[in-house]
Amino acid sequence: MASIKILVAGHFGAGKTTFVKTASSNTALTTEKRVFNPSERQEKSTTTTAMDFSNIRLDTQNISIFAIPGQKRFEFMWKILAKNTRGYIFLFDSTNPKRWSETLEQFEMFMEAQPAPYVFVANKQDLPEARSVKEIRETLSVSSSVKFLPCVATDRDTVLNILMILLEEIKIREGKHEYT
Ligand SMILES: Nc1nc2c(ncn2[C@@H]2O[C@H](COP(=O)(O)OP(=O)(O)O)[C@@H](O)[C@H]2O)c(=O)[nH]1
Ligand SMILES: [Mg+2]
Repeated sequence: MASIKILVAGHFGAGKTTFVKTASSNTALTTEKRVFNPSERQEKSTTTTAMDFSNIRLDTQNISIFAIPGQKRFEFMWKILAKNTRGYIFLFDSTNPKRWSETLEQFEMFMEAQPAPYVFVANKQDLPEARSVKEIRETLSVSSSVKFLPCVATDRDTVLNILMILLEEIKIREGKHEYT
């Protein structure tokens, strides 16, 4: 059975690699390298340089999940990774408002390059300084018709639930009851 390609996007440090690792119970392929830029190093010590990738089985569907490298200098990879994407997850670090606009810019780019159903995700909801989904939605003027889901990317149940919701969106949007 063919697999459904899902692409996880979002700004530097949003939790994309963590999301893919958690979805796959840590069997994902990753391409992490040490961060040398001092200001970025304050945020985290390694960064994705090509992609994250994992195949999982969810609700009788085979899913291939890819995540992009978040830094803009890896933009050349984004359109390559977007090819054949059936659904997107756009991640925001709920504790880091100054980076949120980067995810929105990616969203616009992907919708132009390879439109597909999507959900927005407010990650790191376990941290005390996390802004609520409502607050992030209002700050970014995201329409109430867009699904905006709270997430802790280290928690497998939450991650799988988000993937299920996206699969539902894909099913509705593609107008089928079975994937092929
Ligand atoms: N507390 C908390 N930390 C998280 C969560 N998701 C990711 N992180 C941490 O945030 C940092 C950046 O995550 P990473 O997955 O590398 O982000 P990426 O740049 O989007 O791939 C890492 O230190 C993760 O352990 C979360 O839901 N809660
Ligand atoms: Mg990463």
